[in-house]
Amino acid sequence: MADLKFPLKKDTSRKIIHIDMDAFYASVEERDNPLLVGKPLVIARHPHDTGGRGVVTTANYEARKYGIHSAMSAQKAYELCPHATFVPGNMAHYAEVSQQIHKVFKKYTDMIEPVSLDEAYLDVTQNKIQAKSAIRVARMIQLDIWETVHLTCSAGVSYNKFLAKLASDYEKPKGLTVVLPENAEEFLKKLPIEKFHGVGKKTVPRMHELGIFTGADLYDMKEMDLIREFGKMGYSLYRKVRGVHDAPVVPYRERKSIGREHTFGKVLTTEEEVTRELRELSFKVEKSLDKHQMHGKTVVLKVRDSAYETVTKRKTLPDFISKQETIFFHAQAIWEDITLLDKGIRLLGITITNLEPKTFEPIKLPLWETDEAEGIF
Ligand code: TTP
Ligand code: MG
Repeated sequence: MADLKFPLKKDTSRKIIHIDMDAFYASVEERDNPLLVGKPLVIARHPHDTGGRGVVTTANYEARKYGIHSAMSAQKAYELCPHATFVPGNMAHYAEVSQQIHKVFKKYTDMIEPVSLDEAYLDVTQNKIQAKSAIRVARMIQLDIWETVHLTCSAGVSYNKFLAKLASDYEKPKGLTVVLPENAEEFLKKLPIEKFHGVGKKTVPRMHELGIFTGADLYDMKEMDLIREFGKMGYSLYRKVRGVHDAPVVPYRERKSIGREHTFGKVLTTEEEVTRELRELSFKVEKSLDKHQMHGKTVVLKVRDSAYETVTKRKTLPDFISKQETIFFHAQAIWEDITLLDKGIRLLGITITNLEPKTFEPIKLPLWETDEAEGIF
């Protein structure tokens, strides 16, 4: 019988680049300290200093030869390679380097969707250098990043995000892989099923039970069977393996504020309750600021009572703040200026605005600069 599969529409009009930095945190450490280069390096606190706790955030390629990888316990990494160097990560520093990389991206397009500090999608269908070839743009970005921050990355170029990401992963490090529309199905059929985005650790064994080990096996499945077995993900995989994935690149918007609010089922009627909730909110705001590596100068308190009267008051400080205690201190001070407790408090919110990214600290001089300084003094 003829293959009666429903024909899918494939949008091949876009040009998408996925950039992924090579062994990102480890490469930054090597760049800043040339003594680390060429030897196994693990980004984690040494298990001797933590009583064996802690996990590996990443490892350089030398360390990976010993089987060390992200998310492994630092203890296990130590057992695999006792002579590896362990360096605790410096997130604020990596965030700063990431920003420098984003400045490079911005020279080519504003359609940038960051995935993590070291990974982003770029839609270069239209680009600022009027290049027709996305491959050329990708190569220029790789060179530009190298010249700007002295780090290497891998690039994937294709007509959708799904393929571009697979392509950047295809030949690491320093790779540039292109998947053209006419090669997409062939490329996808060869891939092990584990490589398909969304197929996580739990799904792999279920795929294997169904005899799906590669893209080709996935391709042979009926759409209805995939949907029955895997729901929404099955629907999406049926399309992805045919090179169909229309998710747009969603550009990052700079955050203007970070905050938390809470509506109370039972209104707050005492100062103690309000203070407790302000402490709790301050804690959450600190966590959120930390996650985004931001700090800010303005504290905004929002208060609503049970009669739905809402008051928003702000206080701008001379210094940047990000710690729970400081946030709480100022929020509490604002609260003391507001007299709204009579009817009971229905909602409290704390927001920090006037945000800026934290710069890294302490500033570590690269070794060669230190040597030079010694020569001078
Ligand atoms: P990845 O891009 O997955 O890894 P990588 O850049 O170190 O190496 P590769 O050359 O294979 O791309 O992740 C980017 C950074 O994110 C990585 O340097 C450390 C961090 N990370 C974690 O903290 N935990 C994790 O489980 C993973 C996978 C990454
Ligand atoms: Mg990476």
